[in-house]
Amino acid sequence: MAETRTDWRLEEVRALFGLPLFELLYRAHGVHRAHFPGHEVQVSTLLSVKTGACPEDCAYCPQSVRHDTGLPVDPLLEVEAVVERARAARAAGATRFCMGAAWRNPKPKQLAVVMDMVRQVRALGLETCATLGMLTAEQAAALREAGLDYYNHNLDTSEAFYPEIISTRTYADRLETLQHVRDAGMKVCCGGILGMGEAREDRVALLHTLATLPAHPESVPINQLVRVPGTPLEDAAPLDPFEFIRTIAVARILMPGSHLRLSAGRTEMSEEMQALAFFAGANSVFYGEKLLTTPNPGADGDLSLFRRLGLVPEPGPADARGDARHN
Ligand code: SAM
Ligand code: DTB
Ligand code: SF4
Repeated sequence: MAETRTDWRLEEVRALFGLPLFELLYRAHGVHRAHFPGHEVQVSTLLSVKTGACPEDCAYCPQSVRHDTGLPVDPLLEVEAVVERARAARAAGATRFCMGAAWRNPKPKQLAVVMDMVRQVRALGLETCATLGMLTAEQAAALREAGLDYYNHNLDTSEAFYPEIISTRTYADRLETLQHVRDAGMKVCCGGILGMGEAREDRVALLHTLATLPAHPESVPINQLVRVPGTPLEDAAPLDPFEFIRTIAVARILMPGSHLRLSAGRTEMSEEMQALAFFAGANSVFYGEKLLTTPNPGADGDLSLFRRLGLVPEPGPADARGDARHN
């Protein structure tokens, strides 16, 4: 089995990107088989618990208050409504439930409500994940205490390209939140977005930063930009699909034990492209009709694709305990 290294050099990452595609795929798939021999795909469902009117200026995001995307603004949902959606996600076969909020950072009252959501969703036997913006060390500890398993906070791109995309918080801010999440004992979900007009060197640098964190994120979402009308990136040039696949393959080699999630953008990918992404090392998806505000392939389509490829949904904590799935 490939050793798990956090001392990758930038030149090594660049060299992996430069390999002939099939050589890269051969190596990545070998690493993948050694670490994940079961042909399993982890399935997470996303729910936007607070939508729109975000004060941040992320150029890709339909939820920024600075972009006129016509998105209706929804206040923080009631806890019971979220639990209901989590129950439905569990019944559909998801094993992790991720709650997203369009905040720069949570305020104390908001955090208390999310903590309640986390407790109740976890009581259903689901793994819990949240993405709420920046966290202080105390907030991270409180979420862990409430039973939060994963925290999603993306680096999004390279440090060099980052200022082209976001001006309202820095790369260093992001790294600090990630450290708080780690220190609190939660699992880290951290990845990025491809297709924002970044160069290959930015993809190299993003993966290098992720793979040289003190510990690899347990979960690495690789999003393809969803070009939402009204955002500054609505006309971004599409990324070559093979470059997307290369990025997954390099991520698999650099972070052999992490789950790589084929995240946003799947509605624009053919099934053949998704199959290639799974071959290259992706082993997790967002499952269900919707991401946060944009469409996602429905559960039926995904189950049929998994069946045709001989992939199986990864069992969750409830299955491990022998709990009934559908109650
Ligand atoms: N507000 C919190 C934050 O930014 O950390 C949490 C929610 S935010 C929507 C979560 C992630 O969604 C972003 O970091 C970004 O990677 C991804 N995202 C947002 N809009 C996207 C888009 N149009 N295409 C692809 N990924 C997107
Ligand atoms: C992540 O990396 N991708 C998800 C999740 N983390 C929160 C979000 C994708 C959002 C895509 C745009 C939308 O639906 O609003
Ligand atoms: Fe706000 Fe998150 Fe969207 Fe940025 S990505 S505008 S922080 S919701």
